[in-house]
Amino acid sequence: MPVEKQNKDSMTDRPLYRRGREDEASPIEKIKTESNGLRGTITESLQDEITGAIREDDQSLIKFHGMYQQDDRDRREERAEKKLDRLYSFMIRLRLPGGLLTADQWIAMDEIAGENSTGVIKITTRQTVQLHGILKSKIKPTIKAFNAAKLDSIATCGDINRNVLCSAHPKQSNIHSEIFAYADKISTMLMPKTRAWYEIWLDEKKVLDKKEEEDPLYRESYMPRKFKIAITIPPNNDVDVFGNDIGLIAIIENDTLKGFNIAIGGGLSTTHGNPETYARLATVIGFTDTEEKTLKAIYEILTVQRDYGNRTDRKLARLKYTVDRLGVDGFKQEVEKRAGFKLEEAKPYNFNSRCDYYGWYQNHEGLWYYTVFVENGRLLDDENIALKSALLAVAKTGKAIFRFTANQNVIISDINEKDKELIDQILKKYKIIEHTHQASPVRKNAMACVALPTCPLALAEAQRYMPSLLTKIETLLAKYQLGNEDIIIRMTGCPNGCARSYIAEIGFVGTSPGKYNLHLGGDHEGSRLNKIYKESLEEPEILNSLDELFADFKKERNGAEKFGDYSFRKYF
Ligand code: SRM
Ligand code: SF4
Repeated sequence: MPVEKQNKDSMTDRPLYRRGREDEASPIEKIKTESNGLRGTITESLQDEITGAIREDDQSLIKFHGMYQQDDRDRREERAEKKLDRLYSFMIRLRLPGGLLTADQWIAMDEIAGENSTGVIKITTRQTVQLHGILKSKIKPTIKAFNAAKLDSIATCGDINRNVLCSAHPKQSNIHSEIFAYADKISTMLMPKTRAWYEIWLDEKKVLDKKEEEDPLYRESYMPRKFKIAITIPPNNDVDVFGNDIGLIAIIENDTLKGFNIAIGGGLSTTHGNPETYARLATVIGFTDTEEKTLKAIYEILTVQRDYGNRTDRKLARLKYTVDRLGVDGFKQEVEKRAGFKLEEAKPYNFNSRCDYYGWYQNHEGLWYYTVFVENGRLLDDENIALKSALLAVAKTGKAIFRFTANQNVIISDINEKDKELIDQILKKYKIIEHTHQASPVRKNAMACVALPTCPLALAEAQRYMPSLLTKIETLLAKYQLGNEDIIIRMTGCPNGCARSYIAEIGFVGTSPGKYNLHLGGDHEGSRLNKIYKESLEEPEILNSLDELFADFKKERNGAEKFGDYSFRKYF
């Protein structure tokens, strides 16, 4: 009997409504199953010239194709007064496992951004890029241009496995490339089988034999909710591995990859006022020693979540809730049963940082790398710095590739010794070295999510506000001679946690315009959640609180104790 049809859950003996019966399924479930392989009526929606929007059901489906319908929230009021429709446009997100782009792809991306979007290239917290402000009529040309550059946006949004992360910097390990390759392998294994993306956006011939697209993993209803995977190379947890549905921790001995510790059930979003929702860090459940076993375990973790995840309440549908409902051991046993082998005991590992390595570094093969500081991942030319032009000039030399980091920065990568001087000159000419060097430690460690004006869920500003707030925080830190502290500060415009504010040492979570919950107590390595210290503060209250906190920290810290550890010890 299919699990959805039983009255009781055979594994937990709990009533099934917790994970959803068919008659109680959320409306998105019906949209997915009736979508004809994620096609819906997207083609018809695109042809409708009366509106810049697409049909409601198709808005859910295009997410699986890597795009979101949005509108300019700054202009809602003005347009409503004029009785005009909202100013609709689309955001497109690329699939870049591990965040890698060639020089030619960079040039193509720059051109496409200039022609079809706002022009700003936004590096996300999941090692990829988004373009905003793409009009409906420009979606197809944009996707076609990306495809010509061998880039796609498949499965970067929606209830499916998203962009797979991997520790970005090749200096992190002598076998970085071997581990890095897993990001691509996992991404490929978990791609949907439907050809809808190719048909709709590239005009590929229609698939007539539906058997060709049968999808044993996703079937017709895909995952209950989004699914995220990251790989990290200790001791630097630069991808925030525990914030993912599945986290892989590479275990290396004597420059040999022994395998991966597997962690499950990370997820950060909460909903204000809904006590059933919570942020959760992933739990390590075991170790796999071969590629075959690692991939099989990952695959079966997805099938267990596919079959047992909550399809009734999308607020409770992420893997973290399934893991807690079934119990970590119950979930693990089901994975082992399906995989046909037992996970080995997890191996010891150690994290001591979560940072990007700014500036010039060389790896074991003698290749050079320059990590550029990109505040909140916004690549553009402004009155202070011409970041976009500088990186385009670097790409045009053809002497480097590019790697995005999960901290919203970019590494100019894989530069031969003989070409380093040329790249260095370009970086100096555009003042990139000065810009990266001069940013304070807190600024270089900070992240903010997109929020207004494009994010429909934003309750408060984030990336547009964070830079000015940081200037004031820098002044406070200087007052207590704490300017060299690399405190991790993150801000999100709502409790969804897109800039991973719940694992920051200081987290700001938007509650309403101009107001933020102040969270304290995350650690430097990303292995402890922070907690709410004060609720719904406006800027003067934030600064007063931080003034007092920094004064006490200066007096009371134990030796080189980090701010997050200090505040956790003192307040929670
Ligand atoms: Fe996110 C929804 C932006 C990383 C948790 N996120 C959104 C949307 C698409 C709003 C929407 O649903 O319409 C935002 C689009 C804003 C815009 O205008 O561009 C958005 N999320 C982002 C990005 C761009 C933030 C950034 O500034 O970098 C990140 C894109 C990542 C990527 O390339 O795939 C981004 N989002 C995250 C992360 C961090 C991570 O994955 O490491 C989280 C928390 C981790 C997690 O998933 O638990 C995150 N985003 C969410 C959620 C809450 C999901 C949940 O479990 O309830 C939503 C809302 C939803 O899905 O309903 C959301
Ligand atoms: Fe939007 Fe909230 Fe995510 Fe920020 S955290 S991008 S406001 S959904």
